[in-house]
Amino acid sequence: MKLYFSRNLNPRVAVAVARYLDAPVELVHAAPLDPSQQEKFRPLNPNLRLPILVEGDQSLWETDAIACRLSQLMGSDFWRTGAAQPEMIRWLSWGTCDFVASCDKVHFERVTKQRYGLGPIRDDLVAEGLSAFAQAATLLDSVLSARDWLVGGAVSYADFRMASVLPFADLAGLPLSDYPHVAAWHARLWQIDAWRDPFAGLEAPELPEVPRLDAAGSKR
Ligand SMILES: N[C@@H](CCC(=O)N[C@@H](CS)C(=O)NCC(=O)O)C(=O)O
Repeated sequence: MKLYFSRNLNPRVAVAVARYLDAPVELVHAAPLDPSQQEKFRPLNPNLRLPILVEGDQSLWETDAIACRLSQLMGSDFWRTGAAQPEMIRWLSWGTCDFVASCDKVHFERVTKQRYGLGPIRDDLVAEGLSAFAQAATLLDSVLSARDWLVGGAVSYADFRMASVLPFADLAGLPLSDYPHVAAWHARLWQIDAWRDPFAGLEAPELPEVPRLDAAGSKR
């Protein structure tokens, strides 16, 4: 079983899940958008995106589906089943549409676009993202004021998914410290080796550096 990954945020989540569950997968770095790799990867994922899990002649794409499959294979309740499942799905759904989406809107402008030379930062979109982040982080902060983890008394996939962008929060300039319960929750996640350092010991090139910008937003 192979899990194709890069160091970007969605594959980072999938590798963290594989490592957290100690799943018997071979972790293989890939770059499916690279023209030289597109022919190989198009049949595995027509979106040419990562992560991709290949099991025999089956390929599975989308981080959530891969986390579900790995949890199932390992007989783990990291992907909650039974009575707690609706609650976990609630956080995955709200996370994708609200909290993670707001983080990613800012991250895309300030980090992804700058890493890959996809154009200047659009300040209007950053402002929209930061405003959506403030709203979603306020709700999440209130939820996490009463509990350590999103579902039940232990970490679950909902926590990893909700935190997808947070390893890049400093680079993106997301004001995490304004939300102390969210910051404390992410500090708890950071104590989990698989979350803090999913790529430990793997052969995987670093992502292109994000050029530093001056106060006026020009590259230095
Ligand atoms: N909805 C997909 C998104 C996948 C995606 O956008 N992956 C990006 C990284 S975050 C990608 O493959 N970029 C090219 C690369 O990393 O080489 C998921 O949840 O897995």
